[in-house]
Amino acid sequence: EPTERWWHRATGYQVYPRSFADSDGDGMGDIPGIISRLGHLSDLGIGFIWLSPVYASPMIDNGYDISDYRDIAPEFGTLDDMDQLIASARERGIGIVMDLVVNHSSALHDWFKAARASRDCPEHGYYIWRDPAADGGPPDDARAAFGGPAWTFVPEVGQYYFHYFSPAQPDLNWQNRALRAEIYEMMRWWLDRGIAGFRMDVISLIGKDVDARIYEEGPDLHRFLQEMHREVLSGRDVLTIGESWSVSTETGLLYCGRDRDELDMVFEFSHIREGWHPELGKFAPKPFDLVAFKRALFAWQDLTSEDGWHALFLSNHDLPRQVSFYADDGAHRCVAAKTLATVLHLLKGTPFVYQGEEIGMTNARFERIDQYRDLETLNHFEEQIAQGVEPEVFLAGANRNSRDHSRTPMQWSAAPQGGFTTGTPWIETNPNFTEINVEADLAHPESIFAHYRRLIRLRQENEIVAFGQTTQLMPDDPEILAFERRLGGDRIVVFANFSDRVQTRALPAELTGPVHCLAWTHAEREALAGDLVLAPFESIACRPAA
Ligand code: TEU
Repeated sequence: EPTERWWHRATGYQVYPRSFADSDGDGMGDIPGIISRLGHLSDLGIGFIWLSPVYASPMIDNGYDISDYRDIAPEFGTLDDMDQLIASARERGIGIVMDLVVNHSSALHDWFKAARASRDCPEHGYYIWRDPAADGGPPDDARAAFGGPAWTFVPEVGQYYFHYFSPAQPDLNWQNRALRAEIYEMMRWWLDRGIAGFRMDVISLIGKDVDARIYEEGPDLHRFLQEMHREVLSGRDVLTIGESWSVSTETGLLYCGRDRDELDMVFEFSHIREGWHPELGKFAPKPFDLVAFKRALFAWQDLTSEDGWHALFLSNHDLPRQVSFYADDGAHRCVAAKTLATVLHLLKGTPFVYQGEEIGMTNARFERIDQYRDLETLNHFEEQIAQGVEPEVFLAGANRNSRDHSRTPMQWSAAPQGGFTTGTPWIETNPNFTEINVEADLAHPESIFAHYRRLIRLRQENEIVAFGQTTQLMPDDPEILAFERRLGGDRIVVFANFSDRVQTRALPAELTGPVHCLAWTHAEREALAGDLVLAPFESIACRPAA
């Protein structure tokens, strides 16, 4: 068993500050807004907040383009507000995990302003520059994640700089020792302010070798992460989660293995990508395949059974609303939202709740491209339309999988704009706020919120939920997700129906008999019979009665 750390039994909650709570009516959420809603989060029982970027930024990518790592964007507040958030959260036993975006900076960071003006300044070396090809074009034909080439020319220095994302997000050159020292010092500066850790944006890109065209998990990645650990993290009781779109079960333990001294856990996306079209990508709808999804999910349970630790999530600010994508946001919305939670929160790892998930918020239903705000969606629309894709076809895909679904304002009440702002929100509020909102959910005797609260508490109070070994049951079943957890003589079994039909399955004798229910969506049960009958999207979690 690992030495117990505070985050082994804690649940995280992601706040996307722009869309959480607006205190001053400018249509954009802010830090005072978050402070005013801490009661909601402490009622839920979370242990820490992962706060998406609040740093100074031109907001081309909603703050994932930082122009000053030691200041707060004025639309979100001030450093004093941030200190107050850290202190007020701390009083409620909630840590603040900040987003660390150091694969790239904003093109408006002072470093880049200097770097693009002259080759003869130290900051020039903080970014990745290459001479033009013989024909004056870019060094190679690499494409950027948000569309267009990954190289942009700067006449002042006669060179191209590399940007994995948009041209407004130049990649930092981690090969440069002085740059690394600046980043480590900035991280210590934040930790000294009392934050509880970092979620590290696209961290697996920092070891890249652009000349070899290796971007993800490049040759220097783990050397840099170990150096960062030594220079910044060692001896501090903080939580680090690395985001990686490339990590696999082959490489996972390199990041979070117990003796690696790198990170505590990674956000990995294999289960998410199962829902994307293999060739056409995220904007091409594809029916959800539960068996493939389970394979990905449980492969990581197996990987982290003896070593490492896992970060559990279905939603974040880059993904659609989970109840819409994986289940049903119509007639079965409430039970379906609870069932997704039952599954995720009873696995081994540290679960993350994305704002609004705890009341079953759904995807938007945008009809026009101008209702979208996200640069990824907008740029891919342009590119795909130019390639001859019909606008309606693209919009159908975007309505399923755009990043903006998770970015519509948090729905607090049935007041105008869901109580998010007294002004005009930066992106449209989902019109279903009149029915789906925090006040309405809490007023319901079987609220989704109460289900989440129960699950979060189960992890705190039951050794087996935190540390039990996971074994998948019925892996080939196309409608039911099932597993058991075991610790010593203790056992929990979980059954979840992912379909909108009643499902009946024969249970082996060893799973039948009297039970004590820990969580359920329909009715608490006293026994499991030889024929398990599950209503549409029903789930139950129980332990054999002693
Ligand atoms: O996302 C990582 C990333 O690779 C995304 O571009 C991802 O592929 C995309 O969102 C899937 O649709 C992180 C942040 O979470 C994201 O918000 C930022 O835009 C991105 O890094 C750049 O910082």
